[in-house]
Amino acid sequence: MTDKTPVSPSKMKRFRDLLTSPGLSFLMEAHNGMSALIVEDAGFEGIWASGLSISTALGVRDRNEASWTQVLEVLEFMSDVTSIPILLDGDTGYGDFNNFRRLVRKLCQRSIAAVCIEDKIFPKTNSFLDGDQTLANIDEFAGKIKAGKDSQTDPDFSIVARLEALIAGRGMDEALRRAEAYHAAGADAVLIHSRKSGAEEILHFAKEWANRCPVVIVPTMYYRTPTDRYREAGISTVIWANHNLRASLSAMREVSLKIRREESLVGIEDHVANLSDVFDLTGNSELAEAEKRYLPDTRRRIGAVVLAASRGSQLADLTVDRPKCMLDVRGEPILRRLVRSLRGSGVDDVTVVCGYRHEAMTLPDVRKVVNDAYASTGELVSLSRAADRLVGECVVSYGDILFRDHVLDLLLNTKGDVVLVCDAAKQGPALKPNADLVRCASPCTADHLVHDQPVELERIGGGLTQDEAHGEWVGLVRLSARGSELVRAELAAMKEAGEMDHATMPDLLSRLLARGVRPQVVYIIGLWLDVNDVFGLARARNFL
Ligand code: SPV
Ligand code: MG
Repeated sequence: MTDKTPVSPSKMKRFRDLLTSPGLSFLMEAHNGMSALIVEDAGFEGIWASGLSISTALGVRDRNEASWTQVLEVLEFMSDVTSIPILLDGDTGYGDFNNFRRLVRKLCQRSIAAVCIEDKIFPKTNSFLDGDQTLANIDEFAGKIKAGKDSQTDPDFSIVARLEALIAGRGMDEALRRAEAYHAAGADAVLIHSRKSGAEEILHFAKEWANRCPVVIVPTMYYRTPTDRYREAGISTVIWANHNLRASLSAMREVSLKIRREESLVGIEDHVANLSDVFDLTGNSELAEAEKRYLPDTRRRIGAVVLAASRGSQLADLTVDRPKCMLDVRGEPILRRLVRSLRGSGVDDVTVVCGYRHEAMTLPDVRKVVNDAYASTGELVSLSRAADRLVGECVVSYGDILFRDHVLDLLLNTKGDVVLVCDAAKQGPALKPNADLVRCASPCTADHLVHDQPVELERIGGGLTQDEAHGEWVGLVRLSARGSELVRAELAAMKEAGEMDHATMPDLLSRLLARGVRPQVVYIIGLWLDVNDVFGLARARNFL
């Protein structure tokens, strides 16, 4: 719910102006927050909080079966979501003068602009029912009005005195006599009620009353009378008293019966408000805006930069029209699988650095950056093309690798500014000579694997012999926000020193080591592969 900010002038003042303005004003019935919103959206200048409608919407009779505090609660919903004034149908005032003055104070506290009370006996009977329409004692009712006026805490709050003399069959003179008494007691307006199908008696009243105070009418029964007749008669305000309730009743009944009959929604879908209408009505977009302003964003945001610029020279025939990362493995490109793994682990902001045949990289929802010097430069030039994406927590990955999903989860859950995944399946001479060899503080043990215990990286890349190596870097590294900063700074330094063009990721990591950064290594055994040649491609097909 979006509470309406207080308006100026106040709702009370606006209602008072509406009563006293020379033109004809209209109040439309509402009975809950939703109908109040609809009434305001329709352009009405005020709301009639109908006792009949509120009771019926609560499933009870218009006989004071709903307590006044229950009515007040409904009113609060109506008032909170609207900026136009509300005239409450206060029945007979829910008791004597004392109950009424307490009601008036509560209404003022809740910015309800006005209340209408009718001169009958508690519990009231609806004016269109053939029940007891006994009128209240005239002096007692005048005293009730006076008590209300003396209790209002806002000077512009209005009390409308509703005359039931015509309903009770007591005639025009009685209506006029009472109007006079209530006006004298302080009523700001009188409501002359009638159950006739023609407007003659209320027009007669208006003529006799001669606007000693504003006149309000409820043309529920004499609805055929042209509205201009009321203008001509100098009526202040017309209340359309119960038509939103009646509209909803017939619409809901029809929909319920149809769905019950057809056991399907097909026949009604186009005839009911769509859900975006529902969400709009209560201002969900405002909530989304407010969340941006007030809710700390605690979601972990992890970006990724995928280095995928190279052709894959050992796959010459297969990479005539596409880079290696777009090679098909069981119906989809390697890169799409890689991006899906990243997304699956919550890494949703993915940047791919392309080079060779970059136009063939057509994956949706990834940011594409092109290293057009891919043929004559190394992978760090590609990385530096996406340096502005190295902010916050970030994964850097080669574009030609596939790995089991939990490898990435392991990487993301390991603390450290720079964390590498290294495969310890093969050690020493068994390692491929072209692999990115690593040496760590200790070789992989069962402890490392069972407890996901990282070790420190000591060396990586070219200078290592196969005998010295503890494993192979798989081409996946996670940077913390600080790690990203360190990498950006190192890239800038390398560029400055003219040492970037042919440099590799292991070169970058070696430089970080030399600067005293302590990268962490999580060991895995297998669980991944890279695609460098047709054998790699065949392994990839079997890997899935
Ligand atoms: C109401 O809407 O509850 C009224 C008006 O009091 S009427 O039902 O027409 O009397
Ligand atoms: Mg009523």
